[in-house]
Amino acid sequence: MCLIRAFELEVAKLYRDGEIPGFVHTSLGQEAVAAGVCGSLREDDYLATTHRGHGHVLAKGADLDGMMAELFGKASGLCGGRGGSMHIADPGRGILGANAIVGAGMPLATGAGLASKLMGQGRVAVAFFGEGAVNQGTFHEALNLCAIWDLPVLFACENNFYAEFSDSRTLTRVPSVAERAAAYGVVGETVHGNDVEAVAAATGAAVERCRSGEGPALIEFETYRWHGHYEGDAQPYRPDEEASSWRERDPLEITAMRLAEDGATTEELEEVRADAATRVTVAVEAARTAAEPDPKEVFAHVYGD
Ligand SMILES: Cc1ncc(C[n+]2csc(CCOP(=O)(O)OP(=O)(O)O)c2C)c(N)n1
Ligand SMILES: [Mg+2]
Repeated sequence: MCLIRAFELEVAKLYRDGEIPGFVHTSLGQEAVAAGVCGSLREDDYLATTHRGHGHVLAKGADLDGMMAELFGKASGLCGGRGGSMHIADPGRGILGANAIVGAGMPLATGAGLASKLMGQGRVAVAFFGEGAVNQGTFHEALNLCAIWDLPVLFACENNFYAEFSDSRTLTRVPSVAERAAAYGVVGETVHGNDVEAVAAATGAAVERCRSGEGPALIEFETYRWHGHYEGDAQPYRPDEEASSWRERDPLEITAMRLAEDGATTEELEEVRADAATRVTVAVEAARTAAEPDPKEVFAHVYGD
C-alpha cells in the first residue's frame, strides 16, 4: 500500500509537470483494495484491470521500474513504451492488461477463467472494475457466462461512488453492486474497501471457493478516489465534506494504527514508507534517462510477431 501511495503521488506530480504523456487516472485512497485482493492471489492467477489500474498491477508483482518507464513511454517500459498508463500488461505474471474501455476486462477474465478450467490449471482470474461498469452489457454477459460454466472468476468491484463526473447513485435504481449478483445465481457481498484486512479476508474466502470449482464470486469494495477522475479534473461534482470524510478513513493510516497496536514502532512504520519513497525515486530517475523506443519498431507486434 505504501508503494502504491508513493507511486501514485509521484505520478500525479510528474503528470502536472508535463513529464508523463497521455492521461493518467490515479488510485490514491483505494490502495487497500489492490493490496488486499492481489495479496490473496497466486503468482500465476490472472488479472484484468481498468483505466485506474496502477495499484492492481503493482500489487500483482509487476516490476516497479518497468511500470514507471512504461508511463514515460520509454523502450525499457513493461510494454516497450507502447502501452502507457492505460494499457500496461505483464502476461508472465498473469496480468492481462489495464484497459481504457470501461467494462472490457470482465470478458477477458471470463476467457482466462475458461482456459484455466478447460486446461485444469487451477488458476483464478480476477476482473477489477468500477461501479460505473456495472451498467455496461459486458458485466451482465460475463457474469452470466461465468455462472453457467462455473468458471473460477472473481468480479472485484471498486465502488468509489463516481463514474467520471457523475454520482453513480443517480445512475441506477439499484445502487448496491453486490445485490446484482443474485440475478445470476452468484454470491455477492459488500466489504469496507479501505480496510486491507477485511479486503484480504473476503477475497481469500472467495478465491478459495472459485478454485475449488464453485464458480464465480462477486465482491463490492466500498472506497473513494482522493483525486479527480483524471489528473487535472477540477471536481465541481463532489461535495468537499464527502471527500474529507473519506480522507479520514485513509487505508494506510487504518493499517498503521493496527500495526502500532500490535507492537510496531514508529521507526518501523516510517522505514516502510521511506523504503517505498526511495524505490519510486530510483524508478523515476531510471525512466527519465532511459532510451526512447526506436521509431523503426513502431509496427512490431501489430500482426503478432
Ligand atoms: C465503453 C466506454 N464508455 C465510456 C468511457 C469513458 N469513461 C472512461 S472512465 C469512465 C467512468 C468509469 O467509472 P467507474 O467504472 O466507476 O471507474 P472509476 O473511474 O471510478 O475507477 C467513463 C464513462 C470509456 N472509456 N469506455
Ligand atoms: Mg467509480
